[in-house]
Amino acid sequence: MPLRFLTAGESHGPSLTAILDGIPAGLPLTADIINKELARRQQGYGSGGRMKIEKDTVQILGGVMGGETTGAPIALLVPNDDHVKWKGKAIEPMTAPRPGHADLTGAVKYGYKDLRPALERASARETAMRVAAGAMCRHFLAQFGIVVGGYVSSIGEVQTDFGDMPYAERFTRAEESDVRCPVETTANQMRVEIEKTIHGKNTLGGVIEIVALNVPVGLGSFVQWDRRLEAKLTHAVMSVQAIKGVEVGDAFENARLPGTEAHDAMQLVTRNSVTRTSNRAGGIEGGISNGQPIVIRAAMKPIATTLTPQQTVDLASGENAPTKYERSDFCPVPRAVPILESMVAFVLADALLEKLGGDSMSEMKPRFETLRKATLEDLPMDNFPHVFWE
Ligand code: EPS
Repeated sequence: MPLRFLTAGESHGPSLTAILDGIPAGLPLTADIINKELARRQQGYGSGGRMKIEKDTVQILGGVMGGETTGAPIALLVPNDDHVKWKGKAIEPMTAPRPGHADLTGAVKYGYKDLRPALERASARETAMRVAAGAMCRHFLAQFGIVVGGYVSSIGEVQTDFGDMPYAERFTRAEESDVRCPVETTANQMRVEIEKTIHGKNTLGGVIEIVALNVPVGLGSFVQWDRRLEAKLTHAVMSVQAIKGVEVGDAFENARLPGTEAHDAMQLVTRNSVTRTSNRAGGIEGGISNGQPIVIRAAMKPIATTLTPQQTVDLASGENAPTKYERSDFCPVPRAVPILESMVAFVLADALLEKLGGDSMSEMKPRFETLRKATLEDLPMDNFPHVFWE
């Protein structure tokens, strides 16, 4: 059975909820594990006023007994502290759709008579529950030594040169930075760009890298389009609000290179393991994890809601009109890092469950240890001709 999660709730409704179905029994789980990730999502230079209102904390309402998962669906709730300011209030009509948000498309699709119901559900507020569900997936993966981390690669025109900084160090340094950039000098430049954006009453996007370490060979499959691991990962990452582009490994750079420069040569370093001289494939070949770090790069658009009015149409008056400001972020790129990590953790947790079976941790751990590796001893060739279709 695949791992599934659903979220529900609106940005200014009473609360957000989620159900994560498919986590095996026997995983130790406390609210603190989830709250730590929710707190990460709230931190980031360039965030808006909402983050000063909310102290996102989770209530676990099902699926955990005695501090352990039972294999039953896990139900979560995060209250919206801001709700009390909206409950029972007459809110002025919202009739001028913001370019780049869900206002117009949502109203056409659902026949709304006011644009606000689109905003309420399409809002990035919903990502709090993706992080809550993802926190459990990350914790599950950690039981097998699999680590998912992330950091900001660029904000606006400011690009980071990571040099040969190891991924684990990038993760640690990113968490010490309020823009989640591991290189301090670049982080300072990013902060200046965000300050300019705030003063310019504008918004700013950027690029985020998510990396999964210690993923075993063999997750995902080429046998069907929807089982290819990179397809699942990019689908999940693209589904996050304001993400408009994703690549696995050095995909767009490789598209400009000849094949002999674009692939990861294999070599035997020790008698045993097949290693690689590079990781341009981003840890996935033929729809299957190849044991290298899985590297995903996501482009986040500068979000739609700007303090500076933009050209739109007031659907009530039928006149061209300027947009009206709805509280928002200026640069949510740093805050998107834990959100994208959560989506990657969810997909990898599902892929591991597909590989190992998923009733209980006690059954899965021994199976994990027996997984075949890219080694000569795990890949004995019979080395004679085959007549495959006789
Ligand atoms: C967000 C909550 C929202 C926005 C923002 C992020 O809260 P509010 O609408 O009450 O300010 O601040 O959402 C967006 C940027 C967006 O475009 O939807 C959150 O919890 O992360």
